[in-house]
Amino acid sequence: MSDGTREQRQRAEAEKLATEVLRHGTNTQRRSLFVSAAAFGAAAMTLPGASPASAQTAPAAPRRRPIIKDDSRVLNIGATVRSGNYWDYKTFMTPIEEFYVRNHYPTPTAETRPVLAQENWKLRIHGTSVERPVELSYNDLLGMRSRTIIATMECHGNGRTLFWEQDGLTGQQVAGGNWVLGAVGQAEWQYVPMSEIFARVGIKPGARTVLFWSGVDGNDMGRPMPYSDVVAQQHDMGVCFAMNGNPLIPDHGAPVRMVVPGWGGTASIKWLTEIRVTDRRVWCRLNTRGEVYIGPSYQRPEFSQEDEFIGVGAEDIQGPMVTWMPPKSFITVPLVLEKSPSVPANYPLQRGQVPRLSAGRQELTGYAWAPQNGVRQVDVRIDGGQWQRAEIRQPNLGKYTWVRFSLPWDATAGQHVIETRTTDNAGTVQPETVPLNTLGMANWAIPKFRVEVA
Ligand SMILES: Nc1nc2c(c(=O)[nH]1)N[C@H]1C(S)=C(S)[C@@H](COP(=O)(O)O)O[C@H]1N2
Ligand SMILES: [Mo]
Repeated sequence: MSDGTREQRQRAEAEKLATEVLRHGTNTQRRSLFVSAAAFGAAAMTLPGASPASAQTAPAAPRRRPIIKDDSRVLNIGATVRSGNYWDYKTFMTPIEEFYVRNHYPTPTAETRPVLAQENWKLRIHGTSVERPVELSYNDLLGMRSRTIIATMECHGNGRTLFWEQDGLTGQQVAGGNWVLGAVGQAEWQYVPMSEIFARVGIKPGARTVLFWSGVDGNDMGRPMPYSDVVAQQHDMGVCFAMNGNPLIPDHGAPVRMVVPGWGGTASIKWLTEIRVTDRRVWCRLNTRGEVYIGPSYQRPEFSQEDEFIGVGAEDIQGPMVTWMPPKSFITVPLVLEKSPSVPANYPLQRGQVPRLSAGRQELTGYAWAPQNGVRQVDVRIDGGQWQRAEIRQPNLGKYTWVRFSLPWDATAGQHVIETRTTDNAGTVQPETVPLNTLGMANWAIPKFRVEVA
């Protein structure tokens, strides 16, 4: 690993202070302290002894932050996006504080958007294919039968970095944020399955599209899913109100979001307000030019005059939308960034800097996931040698969960390249390279980790 950089020390410092803040007081006090700490930014973290009273009398008009989550345990890659510190991941479940946040707009809260207060929130379920339209309140939703599922969530743009770092590709052809590899995490999601929703409202024959809509953070925020795909996953996906056993926090869609396990994160619309089921096909930003594969190897989907267009025209249809996320893997070492257009401010490595490991026997550890079919095996290769089968650690809870793996390594001094490769239960193997797509969606090529052993 990189030796104690300034950022890491600062992070450790901030974390210690935050823990101290959290240790004071009862649950409610803890909550108010946490909220005020978040609202006032890092400065509030330097007041570990502050009483709840003094927290409440602190300056009245805090600067609004586009992301509420504290930056001490995530990678700040842009105003409304935070990536995970994947090189530090240790746990099977990703703590909320470490979970990536991908927002197209600043996080809306009940304060800024009163429709998001639990007592005001409403979910409208309607459309030409719905027999009995309803409007559900938060309490109505909590009264319905729910399930929990442990599943990864990953942004389509995760791994975009690999296009920039891949030899022979001109990085300028790919646009988007530099997540490196951390726009993935695993949580337990509690949700009312779509099967329950469908049973409640009744679906007429001929339904083609289910449109999941927010419209709260931005007026183009929603995404259609083919009805047949929703039915195929109707027990596993649904209307989600809790993450890791707690009510959702604003950054993750409070009070209610969609969760579509295994599909790229965009399908899991946050701050959900509307589900519309229709017998037409629907086009909006996120399935035309927003989160789609655009490039010479991809075909523009066909459309017809009967389709519905929301805020876009037929000319906006540029490529197929991303659905299932492909098999992927990484070891818990920061990837060296040489050609990427940007390096996140609090990344543990400077541009071109190589992480250091100490020589001798050790375990290489990592994560692998393949949500469409589940992970069958993970292989690791050092300096282009033989692929070696890594040990998959328990728990392994099925196709939607990632697995942690490890491989013993007797590291010798010098520079090395470590590669990881997942094979899924359908026999699909991570490829050496993937064809270019200009938004850098779903790069699942074998990552190459350079390390320096001393
Ligand atoms: N309303 C709304 N829903 C949204 C988004 C958004 O910006 N607005 N971002 C999407 C994207 S691109 C991803 S990857 C996931 C990220 O979920 P998370 O921030 O809880 O990790 O939310 C999705 N749902
Ligand atoms: Mo995303």
